[in-house]
Amino acid sequence: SQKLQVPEALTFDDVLLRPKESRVEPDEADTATRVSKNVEINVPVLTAAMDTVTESDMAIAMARHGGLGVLHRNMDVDQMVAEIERVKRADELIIRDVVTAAPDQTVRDVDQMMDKQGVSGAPVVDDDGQVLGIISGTDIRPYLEVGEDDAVDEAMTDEVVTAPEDVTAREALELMYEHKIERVPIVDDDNRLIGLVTMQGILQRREYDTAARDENDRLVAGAAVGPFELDRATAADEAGADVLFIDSAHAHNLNVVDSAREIKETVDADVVVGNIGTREAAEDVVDFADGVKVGIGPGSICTTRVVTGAGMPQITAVSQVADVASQHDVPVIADGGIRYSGDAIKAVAAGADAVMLGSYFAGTDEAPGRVITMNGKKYKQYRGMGSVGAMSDGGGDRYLKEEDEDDEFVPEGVEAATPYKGSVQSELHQLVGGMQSGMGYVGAETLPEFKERSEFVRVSAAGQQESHPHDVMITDEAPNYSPD
Ligand code: RVP
Repeated sequence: SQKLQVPEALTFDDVLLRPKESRVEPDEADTATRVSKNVEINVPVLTAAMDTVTESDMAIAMARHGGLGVLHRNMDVDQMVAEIERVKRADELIIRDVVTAAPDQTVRDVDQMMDKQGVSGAPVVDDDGQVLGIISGTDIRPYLEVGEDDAVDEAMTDEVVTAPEDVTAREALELMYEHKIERVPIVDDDNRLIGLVTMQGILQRREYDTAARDENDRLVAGAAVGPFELDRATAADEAGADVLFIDSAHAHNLNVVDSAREIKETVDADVVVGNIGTREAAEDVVDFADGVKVGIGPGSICTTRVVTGAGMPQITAVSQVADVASQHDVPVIADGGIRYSGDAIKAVAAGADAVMLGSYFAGTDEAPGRVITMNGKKYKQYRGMGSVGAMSDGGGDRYLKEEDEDDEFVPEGVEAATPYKGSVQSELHQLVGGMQSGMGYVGAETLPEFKERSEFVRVSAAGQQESHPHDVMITDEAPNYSPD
């Protein structure tokens, strides 16, 4: 029958990268890439917009180490705005949320306040916001013995060194060395407090030399918005999100396409449209999307293919979409199903510019949720956004479902636990290190070169078995491999 003349679709385990002549040392392989037309990152890795994966802690950690976190949307718009602002402010040179003291407060009061807020110094400002001085632990210490009830303006240093808002990190450091101080209040022309630059802040920024930053040197932030949530999209855009991700399980639904187009016309941020999994879907969005995200059913917690019978194995999905997207200079993100660094670099070979992962990072400290212990082993919760639990908390429209009064959802995901893993930094190190080694085997120094140069071979079931450790019993766990 004609109906059974069907094309084959492949996924990660069906293929391997063909090794090629190379002089590329893995450590030197350059992993810089684009998430979308205007957003560049330094490692090609995104964390999933899921309520057990990405909130501001994760997004900050990811951007500091060169990638991008995409904030989930199972939260109010106000909350999302606060989360975006938290990421954008995390490594800002000028701290805008400054703890200040009033001149007539008692020294005891200020000491307790600084303790509670976890700061070791505070500018002293009057009712008008004018900077009168600065008070630090060193100023306070002698007063704690003899003059706890004295007013702050007795104890403070009143010859305060300030700087204007356009101060650079270097200039601020020079001021600090010259005057032997650790913080410089930033003031406007009328000496009113705008913010604070601290030595600690400057040193911390230096530590993250590969951080993904925007043109104002702030960390990059991504945020998920529902396909029909124009209000959330506008708010996230105004809060400073660099990329909005239209969060749909089937973005080739034409109502989703129409709405995504409207969102794109309304906001300044880049708009990534997803998820899609075919050439035809790519053709319908590349004229307006700043990026496309690929994945229909590959996710580790996803039951879409089982429940709906629809889906597309991920290597074929990525390469079909990339064939179209690359013609329009639209970056492609491969989302879901990545278990190992080898899968991630295979996704790039298929045509992705970056990869998005959920389960890989859900067990880290920076993911929301606490560590649970079962049978002496540590885990963290990880659930699909189409699971009953996550849909009851909002976001059912990802699956084009109306809010259900009895919460009788038809889920497309499961609720699970994933092994506890420690910090994002070490997980990301393994992931990116493995990808760079893959670039070494293919002989490509950059990701665009790798996309060009890489070739797949098809793997049989026997070959697939040969790929994994076999005929041995693993005695020590490797940091980048665990048998399923
Ligand atoms: P994985 O990395 O394999 O855990 O997959 C994560 C991806 O799975 C997400 O980025 C999202 O595209 C998809 N997902 C999230 N929830 C669900 C679901 O409930 N079906 N799927």
